[in-house]
Amino acid sequence: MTSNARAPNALPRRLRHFIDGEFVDAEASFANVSPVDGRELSRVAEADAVAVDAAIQAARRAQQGPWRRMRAPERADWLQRIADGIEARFDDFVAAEVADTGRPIAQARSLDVTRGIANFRTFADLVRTAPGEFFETSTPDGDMLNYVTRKPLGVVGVISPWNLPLLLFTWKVAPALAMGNCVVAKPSEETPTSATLLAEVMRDIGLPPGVFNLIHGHGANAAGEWLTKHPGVDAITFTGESKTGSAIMKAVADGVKNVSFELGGKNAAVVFADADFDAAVDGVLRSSFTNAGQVCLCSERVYVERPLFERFVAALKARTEALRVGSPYEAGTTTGPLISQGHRNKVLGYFRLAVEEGATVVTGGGVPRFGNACDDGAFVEPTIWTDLPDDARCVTEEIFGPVCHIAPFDDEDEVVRRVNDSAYGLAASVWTTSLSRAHRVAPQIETGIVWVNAWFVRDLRTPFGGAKQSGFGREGGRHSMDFYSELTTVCVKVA
Ligand code: NAD
Ligand code: 6OD
Repeated sequence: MTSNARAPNALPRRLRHFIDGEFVDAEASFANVSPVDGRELSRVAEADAVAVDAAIQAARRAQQGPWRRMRAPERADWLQRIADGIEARFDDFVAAEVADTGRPIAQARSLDVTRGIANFRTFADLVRTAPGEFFETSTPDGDMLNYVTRKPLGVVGVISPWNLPLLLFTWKVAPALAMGNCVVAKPSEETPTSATLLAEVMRDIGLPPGVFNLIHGHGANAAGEWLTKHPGVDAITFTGESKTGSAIMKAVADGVKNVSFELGGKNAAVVFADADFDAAVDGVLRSSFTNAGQVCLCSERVYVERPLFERFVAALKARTEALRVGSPYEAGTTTGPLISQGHRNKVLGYFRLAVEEGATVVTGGGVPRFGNACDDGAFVEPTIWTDLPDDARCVTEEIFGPVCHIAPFDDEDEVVRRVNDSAYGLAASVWTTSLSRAHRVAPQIETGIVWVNAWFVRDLRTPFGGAKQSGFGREGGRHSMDFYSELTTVCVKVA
């Protein structure tokens, strides 16, 4: 594999907090390191407890001001201005996502930044057009008109991961603002740049100070944890690992705060013998290896009906070996690095474990060599295993890398049982040309979303979230509106 590492120079070299409408530096800082070649991209302010408190106090003050009382159409206008602001700096946001994560430029353009914009536009439209709830009741006490009002929760703490930085950050910031909340947001320490550019957009469009605040820093015993425990925060919305979700749940318990959790997964793809073979191979290639397997929706378990099994494994192997792993700055790259050396060590640990657990390594399983600066990056080879038992750790635990295990199955009930035999319940995809099978199987799968002959297609108005250890609650469309607002029923005697 060949690759030339080259990173842009135009991005900010110092990333600061954004508190009360101003960029604020800190004494302590940490390095933002490129996963492509290990070089330092920037230094990032590390929030101490004083900075976290200042951001929360700024949000509380703003929450008492006009933002809270602003009518939905006016807030929707602000969201559209934010979307316009991202659009005006589209290439800067693409450069930020590519630099921080090493993902292919085409992906950053078509998915990450495009979805960042869409998140603001979607929730602007939703709050502008949201229907109300009205009920007329006749009672012995008279005639009543009941209606429901929505109020903001107050100050919402947003904590997001590194795998789709802008997409997942804006997926929570946009509805929180749309419902009239003020926000204190902490992006992942691994990917701080696009959130900083978003703060620049907020400043440049003149968003009222304190409505959106950004703090940088780490999670446990640092900015993330202090945000969750602060009494000035009314709700926490979090995307990340299940074990972090569990820690946050304990941290918010004393304050009885609202939480919304989008957590890990061990997602399955099921290929029935009646599937469109080429579409299924193409779909599983994407669902297993997009973003180097670092999408919470990626399929790490693939079940193929036995008559197709050998042919499917051979076809997926050929397509996987044709992926071009390397620097995003080189034309033709399809697959970038993992996010960090630390994460690569975890994934390589699973590569070793799979062999110990008895896997046949169909392809991959190692580290590519480039003969250039990418050798200091966090790359691994896209990997396929077969022959592991269902209870192997590599088949049950989330790995979050470019890897899948393929197993044969013999009938529909059996595969549904095996898919559901998981601690997780985020997503699944089913490949079949049978309409009745699709409708029979999909509702039986214990996940928040099931795709049929598709993967990662999202209408932002639909509920999104996970079952079991994959999450708590749903966001998307009116489900986000429900999470980010408090409902009050008003009952008026009219006669
Ligand atoms: P992570 O849980 O390590 O970190 C996520 C965020 O939480 C970071 O900002 C981190 O600083 C912060 N954090 C860590 N410990 C904390 C604590 N004790 N208190 C408060 N904040 C804390 O997750 P990650 O490694 O950044 O992301 C990968 C994980 O996210 C994978 O498990 C993946 O499946 C999951 N994920 C889930 C979804 C979903 O929609 N269900 C989407 C994307 C990623
Ligand atoms: O599509 C979304 O809104 C969403 N939250 C996707 C999550 C992807 C996980 O990596």
